[in-house]
Amino acid sequence: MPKDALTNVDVNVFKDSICRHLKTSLGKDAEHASVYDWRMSLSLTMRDLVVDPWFASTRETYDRNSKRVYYLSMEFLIGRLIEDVAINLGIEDLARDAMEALGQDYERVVADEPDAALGNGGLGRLAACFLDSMSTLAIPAYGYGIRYEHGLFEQHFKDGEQVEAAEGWLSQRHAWEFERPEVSYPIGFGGYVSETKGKTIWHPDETVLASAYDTPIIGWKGKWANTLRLWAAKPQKLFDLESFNRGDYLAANAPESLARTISRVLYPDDTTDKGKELRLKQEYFFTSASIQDVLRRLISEGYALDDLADHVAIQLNDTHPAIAGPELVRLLADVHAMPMDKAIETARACLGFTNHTLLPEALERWPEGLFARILPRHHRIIEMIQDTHAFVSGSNIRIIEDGEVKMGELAFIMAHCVNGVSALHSDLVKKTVFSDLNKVYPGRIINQTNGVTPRRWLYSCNPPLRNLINETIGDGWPDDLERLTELRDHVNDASFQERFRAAKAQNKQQLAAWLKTRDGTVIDPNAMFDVQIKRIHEYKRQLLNILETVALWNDIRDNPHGNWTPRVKLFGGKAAPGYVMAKSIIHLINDVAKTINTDKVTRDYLQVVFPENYNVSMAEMLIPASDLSEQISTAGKEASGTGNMKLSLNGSPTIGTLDGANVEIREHVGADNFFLFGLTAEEVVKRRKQPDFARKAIQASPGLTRVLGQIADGVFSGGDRDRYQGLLRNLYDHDYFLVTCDYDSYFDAQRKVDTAYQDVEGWTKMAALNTAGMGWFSSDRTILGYAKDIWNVTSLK
Ligand code: 26Q
Repeated sequence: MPKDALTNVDVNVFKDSICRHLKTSLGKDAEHASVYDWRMSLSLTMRDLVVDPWFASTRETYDRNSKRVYYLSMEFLIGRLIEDVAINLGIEDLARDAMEALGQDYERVVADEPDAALGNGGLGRLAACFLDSMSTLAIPAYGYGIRYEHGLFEQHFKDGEQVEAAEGWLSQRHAWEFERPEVSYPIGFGGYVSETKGKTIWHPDETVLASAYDTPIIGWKGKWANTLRLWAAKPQKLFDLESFNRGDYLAANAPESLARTISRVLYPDDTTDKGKELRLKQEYFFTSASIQDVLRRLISEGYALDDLADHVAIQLNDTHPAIAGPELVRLLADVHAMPMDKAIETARACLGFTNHTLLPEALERWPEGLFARILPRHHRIIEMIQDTHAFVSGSNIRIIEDGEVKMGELAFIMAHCVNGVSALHSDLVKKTVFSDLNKVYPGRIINQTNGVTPRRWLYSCNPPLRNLINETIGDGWPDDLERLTELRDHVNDASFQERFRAAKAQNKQQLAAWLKTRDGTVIDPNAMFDVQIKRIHEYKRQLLNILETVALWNDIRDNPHGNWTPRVKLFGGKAAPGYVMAKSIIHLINDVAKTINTDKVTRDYLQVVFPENYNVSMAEMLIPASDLSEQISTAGKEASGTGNMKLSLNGSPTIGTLDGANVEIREHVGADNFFLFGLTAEEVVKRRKQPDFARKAIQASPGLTRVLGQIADGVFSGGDRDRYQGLLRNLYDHDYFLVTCDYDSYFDAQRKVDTAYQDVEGWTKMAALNTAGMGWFSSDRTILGYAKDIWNVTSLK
């Protein structure tokens, strides 16, 4: 297909194709077709259009001997794909028209698609944005991950408390994937290692198969498509016939259910490494399959393994695939007979490692006994890597120490380049977690500030603003986002401002209507929409937000006829199922909402809304409708944040601390267009050393003292004085995240927001300057940075 013929698909041809799929792929006639049937037929029709550019991209990569990027990630938080594919192919109107002509409600069909929620939050969504950018930039790349049967759990609230339910996106057919039964690799676990005639052989005592499923990822304007290859675990032997014939049906199915366990569920814990054996098996399972696949492709193309790094760049998305180092060494040395030292050097030349967190509890460490039992050969290879590292560098930093295998140290030592995800974070990576290794390997740590794809996070999710931007500066910005700076020339223009406001108003009305239908919640679109959406975590400080909400409620009640700025506080996010404190914070937010929302005195000024089950699709509704972006983490704790970028890009100024990418966002949008508060990362460290810092901060703040007293008295818990005892005690006695110390500063910044919002023109200008200043935060810029500084690959665009 000629490259831009995509946009010329005829609506009747498209319609016919949908009908043909309905008949021949779904086996339904139009009379009896359900929304699901229509959605599948539409998706399959769109998928058909992706196949030619996909083949052409593979061919071009091969013909030009291009180096390929392999992005290894435990998580890909994709969301829905119909709209994404439609906008990338430029067939949005066509798809809508065709469905309407077939008597189908297009929006309903689009909304029927379950989110592919194969991730927890930021790290997984970043991987999805990177896939989009690598395809848009025509960088030959594969994403490698796990085809989890169950994505991230569904969140429900029962009496204000989070309860989890299994997610089931694969209970229906997945429209976008191609099953590749012919592509499978054996993955071993356990057993022992033998040494005969200088040859080392690992004899696993358990083997499962990794079986490939490919999803094409189409880039902007349909010019290039890469592959997301997800592995499903299958048994080597499908079925134990002997047990079956004995009538032992349970035992007959045992091999199948044992193997499948490995790709059954996504770990929902982004806080603590619970040291679960299954998690280690998952990590090795998908990493080994991916590395085997990389080597097979290279060998089949006739390249020598000595030159691996000329053809292959492997990026590790955090330490979760860090076993890639030893696995690559194992395959090169044990299977392909490369000398050990050379195997280690070759592997390192291919590998890059991205660090996403400084939180000590999130750094992966495995008990050595468990590790050696499941991966005996890798255990020994890691010891050799450690010895080589000690010998070459003279350093005594160890990968295995105090009975633990430290995956951070392993990933660092086995990568030629290590990167953080924002300027501040990369600096802290050098100064804290990896300060010793940074001295041994100076220059290895670099920064690549995160970005987000403007196709999904502006063009697709925000049609009113997209149209305004197109009309103002032309339509060249989605793959050249810095062009948004051209909007700066228009921010003082009254008619532009008017239309900017109208776009925001439209999004807010749409969100209000959606909440009404979904939950029966009624919110006022004229109020300020104040949005905090992210995983629930102590360091992200949803608690600070809800404490300030209560204080504001108090102030309004004390002076009901004051000049208040009406606000709706919107929260969204899930807590890890085992994270007691995070769950308590959810409970408190819901309790406060219940009390405040029924208060007739304050109802017109303040509302708290926390819709259940925040996910990518909900983010696509909330972000365009937001007026204020809450990025209020304890300085030094949020590696980057990416929601902060999406919100600012969509014309929602930030109230935030100097943390993660907030620092760079503020520089780009201008300090006047950012509501700054709170301690800096350095001050945080100092403050923690002061005796009784929390009690002193509480004592110094009458507003906070009052709020904490109300919570303790059971004002929000129906008189139950015990419910939040743990939470309060933690604040008074530890307050590791300095909620109390930043409270007054946050409260004051919020009052500045109130005042600024009442200045309609001033606020519009500020919001527009946020959009105009965010061009640098496109994930295209991030990926070009990785391509140049880490991967040494070029765009084939
Ligand atoms: C580890 C061991 C066992 C089970 C789970 C985990 C685990 C899972 C997920 C540990 C960490 C994560 C996810 C981390 C994450 O999402 N980090 C975020 O990454 C974003 C992209 O770089 C940043 O913007 C965020 O600041 C960072 O918090």
